[in-house]
Amino acid sequence: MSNVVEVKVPDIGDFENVEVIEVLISEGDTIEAEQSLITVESDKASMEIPASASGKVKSLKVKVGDKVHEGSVILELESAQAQKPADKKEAENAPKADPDEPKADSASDSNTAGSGQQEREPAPQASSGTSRSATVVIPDIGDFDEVEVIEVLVNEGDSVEAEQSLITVESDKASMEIPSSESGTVKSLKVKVGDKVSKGTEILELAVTGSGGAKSSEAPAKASEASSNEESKPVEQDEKPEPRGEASAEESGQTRRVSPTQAFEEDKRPLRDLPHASPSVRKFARELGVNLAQVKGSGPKSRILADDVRQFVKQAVAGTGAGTGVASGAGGGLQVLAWPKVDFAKFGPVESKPLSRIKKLSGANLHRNWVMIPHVTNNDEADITDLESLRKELNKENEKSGVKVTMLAFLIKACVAALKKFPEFNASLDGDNLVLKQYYHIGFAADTPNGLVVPVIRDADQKGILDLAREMSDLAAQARDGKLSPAQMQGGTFSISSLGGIGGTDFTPIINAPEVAILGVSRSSMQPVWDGSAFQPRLMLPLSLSYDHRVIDGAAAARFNAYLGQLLSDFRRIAL
Ligand code: CAO
Repeated sequence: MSNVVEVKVPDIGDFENVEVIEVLISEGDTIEAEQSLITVESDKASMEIPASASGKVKSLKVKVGDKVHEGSVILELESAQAQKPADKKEAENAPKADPDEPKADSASDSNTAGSGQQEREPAPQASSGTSRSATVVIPDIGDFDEVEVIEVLVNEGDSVEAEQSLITVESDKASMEIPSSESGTVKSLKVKVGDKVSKGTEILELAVTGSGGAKSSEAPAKASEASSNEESKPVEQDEKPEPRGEASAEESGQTRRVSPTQAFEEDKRPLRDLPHASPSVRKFARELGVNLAQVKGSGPKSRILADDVRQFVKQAVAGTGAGTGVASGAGGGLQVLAWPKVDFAKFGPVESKPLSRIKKLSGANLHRNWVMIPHVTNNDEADITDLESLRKELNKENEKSGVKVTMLAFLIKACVAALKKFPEFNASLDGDNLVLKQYYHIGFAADTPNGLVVPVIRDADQKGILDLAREMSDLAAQARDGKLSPAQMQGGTFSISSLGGIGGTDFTPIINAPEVAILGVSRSSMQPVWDGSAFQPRLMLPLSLSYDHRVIDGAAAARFNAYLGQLLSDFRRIAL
């Protein structure tokens, strides 16, 4: 016999009007009892609501973005078994709804997420009004028994603000942060990652200082009372650290979880950019050793979905994605020391100047490319004596046109010819495939007052030297004036970085991902070159070709660079 039953949001601790952030099933799906149906989230906690029974989803009654509360109908289920009334069954089966699961209200409702959620020991020195100790304990989070500490967000000696998250606890279906009841300095930590905690477990000892101390000590221990306390006003959404994010690494056979805050401090990312994911996705990521901080979320509000984690792992395995986020116990993951913190002012006067927006953006890209692409640089020289004469001649002839031909225009033309001969240099890695492009869009690095940008000359194969010179000079001027549009910096297939106008004998240009090679050009100089019978003065141009060794073999790179040199030495070859 087939029954249709309504599956409703169970008692999740007066979790009022909380947002549905994921719907994990579709109409027509066959589901098992206990299978998660939706994820709901407040500002401090997220949890999954499981099915009360198995059956087939007849109709879905909620969608992402809906606000739900106890009793909201999630779906209609065609159940093969005779059912108890849905509500009762849910109440019996739903791990979130029963008293063993967190009452999300205690840490989720921003109106009550404040200091009143922690019970405090009476302050022994409260009468002084200046300094006292308080033990911050796990508040009543709905008889959330023996739940694991997955993150400790503060250290001994840290100053913490009231409302600042101290630890994150997580069951298999829910996670939440426990905020501090008041501000002060962490005297001693009583928990560590991996500990099991319950209501009343001591988190830390706080040295509460300042005039607020005495007042705080009088604050009621119960959430309900605290909500009326002035100091437990809801914290503005964007002031709060987002509750998500973690990195993990295997260490001596044990999983070591790294606080997302620490991870991001190293990253210099603001707390509001911490990754956002539901408990099951976080668990999934942890099982795979994926650092969620490096996964791009495709869900609403950039939430990281299970598919994003899968895609990330696929790319990492294929070697094309942000693979450094996958921890590997055998030393395969990138584990480096924290950035040294030095008080430079101790050694002399200093001035602190924020990086420009371009520097921050290009820095992040350069860093990723340097870390993720196995770079090798092949250095060679081209005899450009004749080409330089031709360039000067052309510039004399074109003096009136106002277009100045620089060596870079010839280099672009020569590179296109070399790319046609060696197509794997005009390509990108896509998983196990090499995408060979049949167009030639050449980027060139331009130095601007705000930092490095790489405008792109499209279809360079279809343009003559004068056109290239004109376009390059236009783009370089726009770059210097900060007027390049994003479209003018996209779609490049190969890049050139010329420092020839400045100096140097060679350098290692960083590949501009997802391209697979870049040519660095240094300053040409007159050199004695042996012609078989005598030394001749020749103008030699240093060429530094960095290539992605996953795609390009050393021999191919040497051939490319040598061929480029031949073309520049005898530009007539371009026509061949
Ligand atoms: N050897 C010797 N002289 C060179 C030369 C070379 N390889 N390349 C250019 N020059 C000369 C030019 O002929 C010009 O001299 P004249 O004024 O006497 O004619 C002078 O140097 C200045 O050239 P330029 O730099 O203005 O022109 P360009 O076409 O060579 O470069 C541009 C244009 C936009 C690429 C350049 O201005 C620039 O920004 N370069 C810096 C790129 C950079 O920062 N790269 C590093 C990135 S990190 O990998």
